[in-house]
Amino acid sequence: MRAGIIGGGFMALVHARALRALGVEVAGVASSSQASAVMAAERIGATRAFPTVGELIASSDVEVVHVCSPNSTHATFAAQAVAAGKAVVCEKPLATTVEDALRLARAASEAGVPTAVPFVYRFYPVVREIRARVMRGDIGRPLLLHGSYLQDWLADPAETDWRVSSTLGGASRAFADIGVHWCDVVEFVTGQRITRLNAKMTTAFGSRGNEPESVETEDIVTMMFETDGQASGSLMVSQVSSGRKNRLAFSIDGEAGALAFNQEEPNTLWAGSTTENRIIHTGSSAMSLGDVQRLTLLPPGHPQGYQDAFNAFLADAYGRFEGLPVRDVPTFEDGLRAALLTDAVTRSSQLESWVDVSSLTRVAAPVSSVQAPVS
Ligand code: SOE
Repeated sequence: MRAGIIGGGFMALVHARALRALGVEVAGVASSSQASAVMAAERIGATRAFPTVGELIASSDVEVVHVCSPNSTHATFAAQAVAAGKAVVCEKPLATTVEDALRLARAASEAGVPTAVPFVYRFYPVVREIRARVMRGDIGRPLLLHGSYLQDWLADPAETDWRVSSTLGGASRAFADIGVHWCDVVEFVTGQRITRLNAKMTTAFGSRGNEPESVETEDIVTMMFETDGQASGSLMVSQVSSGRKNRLAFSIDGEAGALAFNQEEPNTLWAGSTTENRIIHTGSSAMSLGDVQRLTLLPPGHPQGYQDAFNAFLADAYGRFEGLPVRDVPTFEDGLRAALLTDAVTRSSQLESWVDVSSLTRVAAPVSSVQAPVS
């Protein structure tokens, strides 16, 4: 299959590297203008630069469309690709509103178009190992799910980016950008769904860079939650935490032990017990077979990282696009789930109260039966 990429930023490069690793040709790139598409095509190593997004989507050279442009454009471009019958890999957020995410997920489902959303932290061997151990009952019933997703690239108020603008990035920034990754990976390893939450969104810096407009998107989210498995949870999300680069960390504390992961040190699993704590390395014989082994590329002590996880995500997504029975590829349904959680966080923060999100767990049902929450 041949790919076309919309966008030319950091994530477009990550997608292009993963496509190269897979041996997939990047047939073309489109960006906000012909000139930026030419520059992006050179950087990315794409065969050609398309003058417009419409021409890339319509091209018979492009079978899979990768949407890596600013958030506010995702829903429109992805919907155009779905209408053209193309497989779509769309960056999160799928859309900046629940309604648009729902419409898009439904359109893809009705058109029978295969989709993927890069919730790539599912593709670390250690994350799969935690999932295997939780499912096997090694730690008993999960009681407490806790952790954080912290970054510092916006800790200096002189820094800004298109993601800061609610017009380009959407009303939620920190939660929609990184909080949703944490929720996806914790729901993935536990098999549980967040049913109720109480969140507070805080904008630490009301102005950024030289921009005259005041900042409306949040830098910080604090959240308590409960799951359909009767676990309690707490999550801290921040893009202004000095020293924390991309620290997605979680701990699943169960009746009979705890398992923890930290994305900044992704090759070790921390297994806690009341008698003895253990550090287990990727590739060691203590790791499970199956998916854990399949995703392990190297012997212990040879670190795998973010790009490897992304490459594994894309390999599985393309496997699904080609009709292989690959499991656990995050799709538009998972993108919709993230939009629903973002909406719940936003409502909770506005109402300053717990919001019941139990109806959101129905995302697993056929997409056409999912109800948008009443705001
Ligand atoms: C920026 O905050 C960002 O690149 C996110 O957009 C990604 O989803 C995350 O994986 C890393 O940080």
